[in-house]
Amino acid sequence: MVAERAAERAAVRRAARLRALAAVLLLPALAAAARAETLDRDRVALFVERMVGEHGYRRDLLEDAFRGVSVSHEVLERIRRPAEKLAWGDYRKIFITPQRVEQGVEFLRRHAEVLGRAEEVYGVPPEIVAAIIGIETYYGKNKGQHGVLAALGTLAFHYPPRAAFFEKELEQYLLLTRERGLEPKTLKGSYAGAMGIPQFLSSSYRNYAVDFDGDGDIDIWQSYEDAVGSVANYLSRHGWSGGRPVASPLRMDDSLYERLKLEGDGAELRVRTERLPFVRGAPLLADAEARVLRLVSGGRNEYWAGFDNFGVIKRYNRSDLYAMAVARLGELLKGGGARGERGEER
Ligand SMILES: [Ca+2]
Repeated sequence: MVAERAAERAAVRRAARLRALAAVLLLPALAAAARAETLDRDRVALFVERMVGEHGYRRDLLEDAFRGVSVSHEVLERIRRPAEKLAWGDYRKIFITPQRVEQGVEFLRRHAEVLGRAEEVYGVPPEIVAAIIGIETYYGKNKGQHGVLAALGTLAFHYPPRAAFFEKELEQYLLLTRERGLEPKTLKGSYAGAMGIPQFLSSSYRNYAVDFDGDGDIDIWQSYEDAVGSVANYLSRHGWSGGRPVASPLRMDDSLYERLKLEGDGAELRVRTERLPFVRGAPLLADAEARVLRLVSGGRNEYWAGFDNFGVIKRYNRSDLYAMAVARLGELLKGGGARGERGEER
């Protein structure tokens, strides 16, 4: 009897504990489910199947990783309206501000040693590495607040235009977290799943990030040295040519542009450098050919010659505006923060 009563009391206590636990664990989940839809179950199941087959994942662990991950409508909103759809004049106002220039000059000063070392090893000048980090994360200050698993899951399974691309990144992300011994839900990044000081996608991290402070770990999240080395290595591996120009302003009018365009094949306009009307003469070591860029600023057309290194920056982000912002910010940083010849801060 006594034993029975003891067992009964224990059972009652267990039930009470379970109810308390359920309240803690389930209520927030139920509340979240009411306002959020989880990732498409069939797509996730197919993906998990592939990861099990190709990479030897344990199915239950991977299913656990995806449990409760919601579609992010903010991510979908952001990818449909990227800043890169703006006119150059508006884009420039966001990314080239006096504050960003000032802090970039400080970044160059503070990280001079490692930036110099990166230039020696990879041939990429300090101001270009600094400009990329400045535009990506405000010199490491804004590394992104989106859960990477939810962002990549949303884009891979709920954004058909780029589903294949982001499914590959999701695969790379899971491999990355496994290699680093991290829970897939832990890392944060941009709405597109880019991470750390240089905002590398997972595939870029696994292919191009380097340990540049020699501590045996490739840490683009905390180590500025690894971040700087990784950006320089990325550009170098994509064909950066040391000492050559990136972009140079042209004194071109719309009618000359249209004429040149007629000679071209309709794709991007490439012209032999000696034929181009540079504002200050062709830059030293200019490539034989340049792309002619027409950018809209303040309702007027601006013309620029973009050299091969301009195309290399576009491997980081495929927008002309992005590459131009890196080039212009880099110029301003190199000049120690003095105003550019075209008055960037207008
Ligand atoms: Ca390191």
